[in-house]
Amino acid sequence: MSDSFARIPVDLRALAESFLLHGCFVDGASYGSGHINDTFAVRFDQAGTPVRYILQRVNQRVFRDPAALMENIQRVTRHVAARARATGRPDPARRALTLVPTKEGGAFHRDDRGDCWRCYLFIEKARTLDLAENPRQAYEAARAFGEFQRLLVDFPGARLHETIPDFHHTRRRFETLQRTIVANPRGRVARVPAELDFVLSREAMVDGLLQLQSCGDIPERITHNDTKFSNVMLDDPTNEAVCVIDLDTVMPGLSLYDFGDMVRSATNAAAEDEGDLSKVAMRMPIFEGLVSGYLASAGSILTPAERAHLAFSGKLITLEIGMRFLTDYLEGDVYFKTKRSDHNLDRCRNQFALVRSIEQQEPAMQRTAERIIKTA
Ligand code: ADP
Ligand code: GN1
Ligand code: MG
Repeated sequence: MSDSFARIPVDLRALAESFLLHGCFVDGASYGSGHINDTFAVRFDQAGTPVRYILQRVNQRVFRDPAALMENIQRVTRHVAARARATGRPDPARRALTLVPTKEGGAFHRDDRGDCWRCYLFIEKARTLDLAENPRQAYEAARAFGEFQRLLVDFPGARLHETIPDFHHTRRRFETLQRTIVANPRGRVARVPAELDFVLSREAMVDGLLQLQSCGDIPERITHNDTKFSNVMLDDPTNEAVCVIDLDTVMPGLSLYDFGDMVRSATNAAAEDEGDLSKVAMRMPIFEGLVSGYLASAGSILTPAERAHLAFSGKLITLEIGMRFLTDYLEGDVYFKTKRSDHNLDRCRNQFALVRSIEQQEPAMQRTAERIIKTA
């Protein structure tokens, strides 16, 4: 692996031994394009039938309490799977991630280096995409993330653990950036005057959703919190969104964090790390697809204030993620995986270009959202 956190090679065969898997191990390889965990696909032969599984090493620099995180995932996946079965959805086994237990019956395995591993059934005949290709895909992704929120409205039992405290607290993210600028740990601050200007001049925006929450207009819900387009699996033959994945950050949050991150990740005409900023643009037809899909599934649970801030949430979350890339660049690339020097800076510039594009189109986005809300 060429990413910045590549470590000593993993013995996937030995690791797979820890889980309740049947058949013979064939091979395994690094898989996917996530920025956080280390993901591998392993193949087994089960009496002549090839079967794949996902093995994932949880990033413990990011997730400090893997046991709490895995408890969340166990509870949430069981709930979503039970709902898929109860509502008679076709193909229920592919509608939710399924954890494979360890041979001792645990939800995860700790290896002798202290790394935490989990195993999922591989969702076959479906794919994730980094870039949305058409409004139909956007509709499907948003419908799936909206359905996920709706299914968790009556989630029973104790409040979920906050796997990353203040994950989308945009004010705290802004303050962290300010502290990093002052500390300047890698001496990189002088290289980014334009980016600092960009974000510091938009400070007024960062409290937008927090204020609506504190005055009670938008409620705390159970949200996914990492609704990027590549975190939903699209069925190969039909393009239908079959399953929401990457559940590490499912915890109490705001619905608009989720919608905002869909806008950020799906409407961009360019990849998140595209360096040619002339290619970056918010694509209105994709935004329309997102609003329609989200309202189709979550419309019934949303408050008027949540409906009224769909376009704003896209701008805010894009600024927030841009800020996080910038902070990580200034800190020396310690959080997100990077594949080249200045990768985080490229991502930051890209996200800020997308904020600009959203700002230019925000009135039109707002009108579009209102039109769809009226007819939904
Ligand atoms: P990260 O937190 O690093 O983003 P993800 O959980 O999103 O990790 O997984 C990375 C990629 O692995 C996904 O984008 C997807 O392509 C693939 N993946 C994850 N879980 C499954 C699964 N159960 N079945 C098939 N592919 C999966
Ligand atoms: C990370 O795990 P992944 O790659 O789906 C990050 C998100 C960012 C995203 C930017 C736990 O998502 O918050 O929006 O990168 N996940 C975490 O691409 O920090
Ligand atoms: Mg992911």
